[in-house]
Amino acid sequence: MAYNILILNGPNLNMLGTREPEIYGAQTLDDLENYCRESAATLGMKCTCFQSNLEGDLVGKIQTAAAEFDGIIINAAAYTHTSVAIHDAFKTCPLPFIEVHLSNVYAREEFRHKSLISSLAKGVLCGFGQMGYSLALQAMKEILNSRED
Ligand code: CA2
Repeated sequence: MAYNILILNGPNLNMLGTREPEIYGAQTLDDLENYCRESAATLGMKCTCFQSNLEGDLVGKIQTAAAEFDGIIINAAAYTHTSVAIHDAFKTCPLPFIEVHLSNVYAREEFRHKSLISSLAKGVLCGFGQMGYSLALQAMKEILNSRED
């Protein structure tokens, strides 16, 4: 059975393509989600994309993901740097997850250098634009293939 991956995008990523293309690229959220679905299909996987500006929506998806998905790829956007709730949700989530950022957060303001979820993630990708999502899908496939169960 093909792995089924949940891709979560956090607050303001619905604004992709409208502002700050020098930081986040010119693609819209629709473009990014199509790119993820194509990348997943190329790898023989399935993915479902979800974006929300609300912390509780993201927490809810993380809480219920294990019933339907094999892994999670998340760009928690600004909640990366602030959300104890998302950290706590991942702490009780049995699925492997990978943290992704479009921009290189370490080349930006200091408040973006701290992530409250990195310590729980299998790995973190930042600075590769939309390619980071494709790289995360490749890494997730390897992680799931090497599981022992
Ligand atoms: O680089 C990333 O992917 C971020 O997760 C994006 C977040 C930022 O708070 C993180 O520090 C790094 C912000 C997403 C906002 O996206 C916009 C896109 C276009 C126009 C306005 C906002």
